[in-house]
Amino acid sequence: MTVSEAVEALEGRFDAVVAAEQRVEPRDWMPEAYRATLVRQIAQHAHSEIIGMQPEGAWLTRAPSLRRKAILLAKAQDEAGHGLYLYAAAETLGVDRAELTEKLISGRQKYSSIFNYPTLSFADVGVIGWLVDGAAICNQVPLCRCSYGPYARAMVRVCKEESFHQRQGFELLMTMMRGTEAQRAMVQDAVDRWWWPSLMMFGPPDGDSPNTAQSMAWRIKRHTNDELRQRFVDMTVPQAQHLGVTLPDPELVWDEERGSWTFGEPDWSELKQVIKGQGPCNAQRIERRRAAHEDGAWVREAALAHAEKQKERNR
Ligand code: FAQ
Repeated sequence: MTVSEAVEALEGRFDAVVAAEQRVEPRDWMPEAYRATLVRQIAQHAHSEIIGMQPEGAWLTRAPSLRRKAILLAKAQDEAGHGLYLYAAAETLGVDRAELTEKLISGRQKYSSIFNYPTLSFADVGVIGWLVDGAAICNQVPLCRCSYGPYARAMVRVCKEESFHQRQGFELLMTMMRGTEAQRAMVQDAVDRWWWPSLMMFGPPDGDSPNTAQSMAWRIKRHTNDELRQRFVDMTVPQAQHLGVTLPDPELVWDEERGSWTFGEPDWSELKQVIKGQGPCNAQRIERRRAAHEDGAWVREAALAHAEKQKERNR
């Protein structure tokens, strides 16, 4: 068998596994571009969970009650856990977590645009749970069926926890909506600021999404960006009505024929700017992450020294 025949046979086996809805596992042969796409997406996803602790984390010391503080702390801890599972899933593809962190803080890898917006009031904590975790669930439930085994399995637990996060956000907002006029105004203001950025979390429109076609063919992504965005809008509008808030989109109308909500066009130039690093909080988020990484250097050194000692002892 020649080398090109051998590669063809490997490609044939890989395509058959994907087509049969079976899982590709770390030790299986895979096309280099498939591996690179997974590293890109899983690393971005992991970075988003870690950077995503910052906007809500800003309210940990100012939560209005012990109960709200405990809930918020548990949520932030879940997000750290999600980041760790995802870095571990990326490592099964032959990359190192330290290398991924270095790429994040040097701006060579991305994280979700949504975490570059400021949290101005405690209502933002509720709206992040309701809209941001709600969007994350819409996007991530289909990833439980992703063709790459370690990523798909990590998503199962992540989605269960995101579901709890979404409900806590909704419950917080319901409580505020039953409160004073000023509290209701805080909720509406937070919804006005977070609605459009939440729609942008699903990525650019399908016509401008260079990665979707190939990722769908490999069954990494199971739906296009626009399909998931529509699903999110359809899920969220009745919840907004139940809460008693107005979504800031004058073009939002029910389309009887499609059985779906028609909505306005997000400002795609804003998404491009935020992804390029020019959102309201990009510099601050990366600076904070870099400082935390540097502050943690002694922990990594101590852990390595401890592991070395253990190895010595076992010898
Ligand atoms: N922000 O061709 P596509 C969470 C980039 S976790 C920044 O459509 P793709 C939990 C994209 O990377 C939230 N960049 O790309 C939580 C690509 O650039 P590249 C994160 C974006 O990969 C909640 C370029 O634009 N979730 O919220 C964004 O097929 C609350 C062209 O785009 C995930 O990562 C964006 N919004 O589709 C934590 C889920 N959109 O890489 C704390 C997994 C696009 O070629 C509090 N990821 N770009 O240089 C995905 O599903 C996909 O990667 C998409 C993008 C849908 C995000």
